[in-house]
Amino acid sequence: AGVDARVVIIGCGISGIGAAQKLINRGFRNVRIIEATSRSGGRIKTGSLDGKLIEIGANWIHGPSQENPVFRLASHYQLLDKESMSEENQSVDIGGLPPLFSTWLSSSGEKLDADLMAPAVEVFMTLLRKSQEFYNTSKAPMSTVGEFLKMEALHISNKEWKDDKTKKLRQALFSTLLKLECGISGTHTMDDVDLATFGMYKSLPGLDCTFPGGYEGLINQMMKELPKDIVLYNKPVKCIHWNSFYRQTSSKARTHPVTVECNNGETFEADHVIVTIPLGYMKKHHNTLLDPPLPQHKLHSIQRLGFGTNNKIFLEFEKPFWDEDCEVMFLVWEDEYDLQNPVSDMKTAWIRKMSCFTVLKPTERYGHLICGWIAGHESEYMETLPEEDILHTVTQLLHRFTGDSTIVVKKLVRSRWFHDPYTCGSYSYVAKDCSGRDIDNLAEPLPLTGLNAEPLQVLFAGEATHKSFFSTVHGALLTGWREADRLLSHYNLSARTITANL
Ligand code: 6YU
Repeated sequence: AGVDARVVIIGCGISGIGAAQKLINRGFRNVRIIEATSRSGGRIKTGSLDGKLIEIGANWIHGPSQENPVFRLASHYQLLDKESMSEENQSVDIGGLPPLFSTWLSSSGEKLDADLMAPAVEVFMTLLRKSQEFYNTSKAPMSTVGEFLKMEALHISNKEWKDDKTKKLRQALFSTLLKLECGISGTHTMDDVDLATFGMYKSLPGLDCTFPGGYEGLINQMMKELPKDIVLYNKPVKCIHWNSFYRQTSSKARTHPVTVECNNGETFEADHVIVTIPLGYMKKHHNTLLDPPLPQHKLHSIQRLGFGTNNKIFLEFEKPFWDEDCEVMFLVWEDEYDLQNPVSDMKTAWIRKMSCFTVLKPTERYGHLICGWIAGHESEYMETLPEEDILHTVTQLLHRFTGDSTIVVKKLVRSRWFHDPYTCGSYSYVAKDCSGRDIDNLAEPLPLTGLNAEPLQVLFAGEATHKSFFSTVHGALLTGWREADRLLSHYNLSARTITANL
């Protein structure tokens, strides 16, 4: 009977936890999670700076409304504030970026006039929406989002804006928004993001919201509902031996088709393994992670799909240097008007890739804290620098862009997702020349159907395996549930959602 099947879940991020929760709720008795690190949550990670909670990983519930399972869970556990729960908040449909109160700072230390910048923001946002309209049309005029945005933005700029100084400033602002978009998409450059597939990502209604008590509170609540000893921590998995019934090399008879081997030599036998390991790790270790190796088409999709880096640098101040109503400060480098990919010398110019600082609100909770966003190779380089160097460079940047050389950074904390050995980056994107087919390939269980072998030995979940919500927490959770459902229907157990009201 299915409920006695041995299931090993690799990875204790939200997708692994979600899969375990669903299987256990439907009666599975032999479920185990094997986790490489000493904690649950994976890319959901709440830290602290001077006693204030900061999100090192996921920040927002993207599209907090009834269709979003993370919103439903967070509401169920009462982890959100009143405003985020309100009907009004849930029904706002802005198709992605929340309209934040922005300040534009220039590299010559001036605050740029918001009204002067508004037409450029409008053009950029319209073009972004347009770039999502090519999905399923075969009408994409070029191969990448970056090429499309740059070409169209410069075209409109040259046609519409006559004053040379204003035009250059607005074009430089396009450069800033492209860097921001690199962070949102989790890529080095938008020239790596496929245009024809850009619209495959779906945003849900609802104004993005945060967890007042930290995103990890959600993980803690979910973990409370699982049996106490279900997770084995500090056990990096080295290799998944599958189809082992059919390739017995030793005389020891196997009773299960899959054996999971950890770095320390320990092994765990299973009927089914759900792999939730991040795509970044799979890219690096695919040749040793599975034995026999992955089929060619799965391997190619792992290699082709994108997995980039987006990092945060939190900065604390004694007193604010920004206006009280400011929610985000964008950095506009005036010499970047030609929209060439900006960085030439990584060592001296990595900081140019920082697109903006968001202000953490409310002040009563966070004090004077801001968060700088930096994506791509420059972000990966930043991770290698000592904290003092970053502090120095960021302080210089602030002095230059505000014209105020008295600003002092009190404390700094940065994330380092690229060098995290079990993540190897931040999240996935659909890279140039990839399609939804690659995500299907990634999610396809082993062995492939039609082969004469035990079915569903290795299943694949995790954010990168969701076609319309990749790169998000809700996408990840849904993939965990999806793979649990796959097992439930395999054993003819009805695949209902866990709790009636969720
Ligand atoms: C969201 C947000 N957000 C910022 C930053 C990051 C991410 N995301 P996990 O990695 O959690 O779990 C796997 C586990 O496996 C882990 O514990 C490992 O240790 C373990 N493991 C690995 N190897 C192993 C081995 N060998 N053996 C054993 N165990 C092993 N999502 O909804 N809101 O605000 C952000 C953000 C800096 C890094 C985010 C956000 C992404 C989510 O964090 C992420 O998807 C899930 O947590 C992943 O869960 P999981 O279970 O799959 O893996 C048009 C278009 C554009 C498309 N993009 C638009 C969306 C924008 C996305 N925005 C993100 C923004 C931020 C700020």
